[in-house]
Amino acid sequence: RRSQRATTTKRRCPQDMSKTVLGIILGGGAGSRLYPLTKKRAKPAVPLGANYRLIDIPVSNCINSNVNKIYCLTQFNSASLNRHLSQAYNANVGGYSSRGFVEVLAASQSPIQKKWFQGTADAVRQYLWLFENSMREGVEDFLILAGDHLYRMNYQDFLLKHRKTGADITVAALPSDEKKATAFGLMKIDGSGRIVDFAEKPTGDALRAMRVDTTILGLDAERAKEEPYIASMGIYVAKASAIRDLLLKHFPEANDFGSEVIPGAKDMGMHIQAYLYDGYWEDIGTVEAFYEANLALTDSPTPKFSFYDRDAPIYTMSRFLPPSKVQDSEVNNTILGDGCVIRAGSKINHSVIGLRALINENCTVDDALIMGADYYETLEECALVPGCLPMGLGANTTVRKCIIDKNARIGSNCKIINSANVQEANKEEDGYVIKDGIIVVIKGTTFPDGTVI
Ligand code: ADQ
Ligand code: ADP
Repeated sequence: RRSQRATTTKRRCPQDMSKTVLGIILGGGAGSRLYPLTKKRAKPAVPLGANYRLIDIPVSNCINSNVNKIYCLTQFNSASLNRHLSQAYNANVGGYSSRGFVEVLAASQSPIQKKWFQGTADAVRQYLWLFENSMREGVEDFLILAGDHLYRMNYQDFLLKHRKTGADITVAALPSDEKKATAFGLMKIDGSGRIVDFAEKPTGDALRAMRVDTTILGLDAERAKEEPYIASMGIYVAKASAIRDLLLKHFPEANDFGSEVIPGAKDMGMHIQAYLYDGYWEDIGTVEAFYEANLALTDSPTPKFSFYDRDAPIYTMSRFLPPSKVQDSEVNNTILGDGCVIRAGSKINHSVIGLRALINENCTVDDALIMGADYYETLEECALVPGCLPMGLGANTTVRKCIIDKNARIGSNCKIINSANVQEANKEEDGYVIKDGIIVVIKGTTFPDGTVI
């Protein structure tokens, strides 16, 4: 009987995050900053780190923190996102006893719902009716996460501190230098960590007015001088009832958390607390940040972010692909996804090569992100393509400083090297875009033999 009582107590324990917390991942708005990677898929489905997708980061962090009721809000529903989430996670988190799930909620038209989500707060508001069901089943707090961040965080401590301080909303925060600060929500806090001032992406004098002495966060004097701002990570834990009141009663017209709901709640006198996170964290929502963060995974000996950590692995879909195969080639500081084939005579340096990528003889690949392919092609399938150009890189091709999205067919003797050093260009009809000097080859593009960019 004792063990039965113990189980009952455990089930009712409010600190059991699996029952009392609902994870809400903001999976992306119009997706313009990561365009054209978001041209044919929802942002959370964008491939990352050779084997993964963006959504794997927040979902894995949730699972490792014992949060296993998870919704992902996206602008549109892509088949790849649904397939990925159901194959990667639902069998594991959705057991009968745990009642866990990972589900996509897409903006869709209905009598009570407008067409698109107008912003982060609007996205949550439009599905509040569903989240209220979870509240009836015992959910007390919402853990609101972004879909385009690279970091490893145990939310358990974040949630516990939030509950301990009794805050209505707790905002995860980190120190920032001035250059980065202007892209973030900035805050000032009192001695107890309560937010007393909040400004969303201020510039000029308004930016400098948000400078603080960050030694109060425990930074040493030198670092505090370099990083004199406290930035919001755009990650919040909030009492479910507070979010409901804010979105329906106090700010029914507000579209965004960062610019409207958080500062509004503070001005109303709600208790908004800061939670300091001091590890690696990167917003990878722009092409440049996404590219840099992927390449940083190849840093040796220890990259700032590693996909493997015994205590907190990053999960993804199991694909049962064969190991990658490298023939007589030179591969340095490179991450190779599953199922790749690198043919003889190639030189690959400082690159991320995604799953099922095929790199033919004598290719040169530098500072590139090659996402690979969604499937292995049969000879019959390849024969349908003019010249039977296979997916991957043809022989003697050179690519440098570029992102090559999945299923691209790059012919032989091509040079994708941005020879004219163009910073911005939209050549969508030719199958590519240049952003911040990085060539992004659109998914499924075919470049005939000898193409030079
Ligand atoms: P931003 O990242 O600029 O700033 P925002 O564009 O609102 O804020 O995006 C936040 C997250 O929500 C992103 O993951 C985004 O993809 C997603 N998102 C945006 N619009 C959405 C929509 N309509 N539907 C679903 N998801 C959507 C925020 C905060 C700042 C903070 C930074 C940290 O506002 O205060 O400093 O994050 O990166
Ligand atoms: P993305 O990563 O760009 O979001 P998707 O996952 O939506 O891509 O699309 C790729 C899917 O297409 C793969 O998961 C794969 O199952 C499927 N696929 C399999 N075989 C073929 C084929 N012969 N032609 C096209 N698609 C295929």
